[in-house]
Amino acid sequence: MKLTKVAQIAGFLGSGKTTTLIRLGKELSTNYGKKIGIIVNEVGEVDVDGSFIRDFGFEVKEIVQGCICCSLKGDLQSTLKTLYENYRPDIILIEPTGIAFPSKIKEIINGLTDIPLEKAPVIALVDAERFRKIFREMEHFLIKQIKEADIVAINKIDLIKSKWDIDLLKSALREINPSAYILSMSAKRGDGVDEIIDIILQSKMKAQSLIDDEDSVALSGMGRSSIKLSFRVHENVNEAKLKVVISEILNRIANVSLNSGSRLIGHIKAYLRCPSGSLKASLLDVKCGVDFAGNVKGLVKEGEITIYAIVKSLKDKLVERILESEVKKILPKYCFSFSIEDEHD
Ligand SMILES: Nc1nc2c(ncn2[C@@H]2O[C@H](COP(=O)(O)OP(=O)(O)OP(=O)(O)O)[C@@H](O)[C@H]2O)c(=O)[nH]1
Ligand SMILES: [Mg+2]
Repeated sequence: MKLTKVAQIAGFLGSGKTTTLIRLGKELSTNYGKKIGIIVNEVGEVDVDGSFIRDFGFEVKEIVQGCICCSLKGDLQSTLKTLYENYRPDIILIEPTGIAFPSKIKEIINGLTDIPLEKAPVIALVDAERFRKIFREMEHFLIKQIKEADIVAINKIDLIKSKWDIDLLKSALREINPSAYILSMSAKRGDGVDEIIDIILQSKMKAQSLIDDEDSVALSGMGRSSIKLSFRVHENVNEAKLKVVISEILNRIANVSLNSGSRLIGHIKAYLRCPSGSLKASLLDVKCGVDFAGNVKGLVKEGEITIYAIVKSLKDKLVERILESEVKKILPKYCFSFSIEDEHD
């Protein structure tokens, strides 16, 4: 019987999991004729990444409101089964949350005996640009994520000027996980993607894996919240104007979070959908600004925006208040009328 391959694209918040998954999915389906199924887990209530990935035509299942390595093991098992039974993919790519421990997910997948799955390698992405900063704030957490990987992929090398810096990072990672296969890549530019495809097609893995039983979400100390709203504009706006508005909202959320005592922005992201397209916006560092993917054509008069923020050392309630208050300040300034879904009192 033909086995369905499963690969986990893991890694800390903002390391480039979704970007990598879209690129791998496109290449595997176009150049290798593989049928791809995707499972995306988001610890928050909304799913920014799943909606964006679906816009590329992939079969996507979302698991939200918790982590598949902590509280939602059963959901992962049933989602894998449904995806297999209804879609029969050649390859299933899984994006866990950025604050998951991948070995537990691997254990769940490998323990599923009633569907024919091939054992699952863990590919953990490391953000070459943010590594030092994240390591300073979350050393223990990051080390665990790296130790549990079969393959460690240093992502975003397009942002690194010196090869020496990449070599230095490689040796640091090798010290943390001596038995992992380590490679460097750029999900954005495409470097190293063939190597990952090879690894997935061959199901390369380390001989032994650690299994971790800690609650990764609690251990991460990250606070998070989301907000979903529909909007209308009095005068039609184009993509450039939408980007200005979203950039201002995400930057304000980041700055207020940092001023309220957060020491690290995990990821502040937004997904905008309107009849003529969609945009995904990402902010990882206020100094680097907001990065956009996707596009919106022509003039827009209405749509929906989902915003998700996950930041270190703030309570969920405070993140929720920051999101609401910034949205309510900024949208009217640009003459957007809006209504928030399930608005809290
Ligand atoms: N320059 C550069 N940017 C990248 C690369 N890969 C991802 N990014 C950017 O990094 C940001 C985060 O990327 P995502 O793919 O959303 O990261 P993620 O790991 O899925 O994030 P979470 O799901 O929130 O944990 C986006 O702005 C991406 O465009 C890369 O290779 N180079
Ligand atoms: Mg993602």
